[in-house]
Amino acid sequence: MKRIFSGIQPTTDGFHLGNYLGAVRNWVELQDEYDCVFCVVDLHALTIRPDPATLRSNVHKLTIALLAAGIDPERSLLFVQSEVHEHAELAWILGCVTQLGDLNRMTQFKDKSEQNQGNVNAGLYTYPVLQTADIALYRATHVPVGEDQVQHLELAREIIRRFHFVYGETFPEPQVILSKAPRVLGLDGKTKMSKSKDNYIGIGEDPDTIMKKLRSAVTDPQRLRRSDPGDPKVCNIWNLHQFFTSEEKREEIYEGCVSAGIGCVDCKKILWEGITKVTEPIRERAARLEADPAYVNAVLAEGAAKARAIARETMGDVREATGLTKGEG
Ligand code: AQP
Repeated sequence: MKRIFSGIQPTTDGFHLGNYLGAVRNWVELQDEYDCVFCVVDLHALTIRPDPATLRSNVHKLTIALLAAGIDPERSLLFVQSEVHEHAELAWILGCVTQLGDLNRMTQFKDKSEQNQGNVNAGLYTYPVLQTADIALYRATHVPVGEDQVQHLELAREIIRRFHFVYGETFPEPQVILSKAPRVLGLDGKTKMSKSKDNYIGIGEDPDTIMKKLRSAVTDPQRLRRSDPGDPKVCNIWNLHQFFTSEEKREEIYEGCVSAGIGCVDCKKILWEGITKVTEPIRERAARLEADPAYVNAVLAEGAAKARAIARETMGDVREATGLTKGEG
């Protein structure tokens, strides 16, 4: 069976609409078709040096959010990256076939270095190597991602090819499954919706908070008064309507915007209705799961045990191929 691997960082207490539309929503659908391995990638999150207690709490809450959004532990593996030590082990081995020139080309490293000027650490630089190990460890054939991760996936394929050149065929070369919403912009209307940028709507936020955030979201800058006609093509609110509003209603909004028949406030209110229709059931399920931490911990423990079994088998082949001792002790 084709196998999916995908991960999400516990850098906040859940995920945002960009993660949902660009990743998690697809994960839920892919469960019908693929053998799925989903991972809360806490080792990756260490690159921004989170407070330890906050990191631990984020892992728990992100797991709840994923379950509430529809990740089904009966059908998919869900676990925490640091609970399977082989991720770090394989990352080291793959790092030894990764070329510095390739890592130097990564735009995410450049962006994150600018964002974290006081902490440009080696983990940020070698992030794509650990990501390749995450994928290869489960011999994933497909990796669903947003546009921001495509460059890393190309490098993952290159690293795997180099490993094969030196040590022989060991892993599948993973294919990208690009999401239907590859790059959701943040409320600033300019940059990618991102946890570290405070330009996002969180999937677990209550309706009032979402409304407050939408009120200040950037629209068409030419539309200063309600009587000014707008251009939906340059408006991020219009973009978001594509995911949350029916086609019929969208036609009405489009016509209303270009003829100044509808104001931005009403347009945002319709979007708010669409967003909360998606987020409220997830928030309700999350509240129920929060009341049952034992269940959440059991899901993660079972996920980690199954993940370890796969990882150990892969590492057996990697040790054999590279000449490391068998590591059976
Ligand atoms: N704005 C986005 N539009 C579409 N897809 C997105 N993804 C993230 N942001 C968008 C996709 O979500 C998955 C998980 O992402 P992640 O949490 O591992 O890290 P990220 O891509 O670095 O997300 P953020 O929000 O930008 O986190 P921070 O700010 O903490 O670095 C990935 O598949 C990603 O493509």
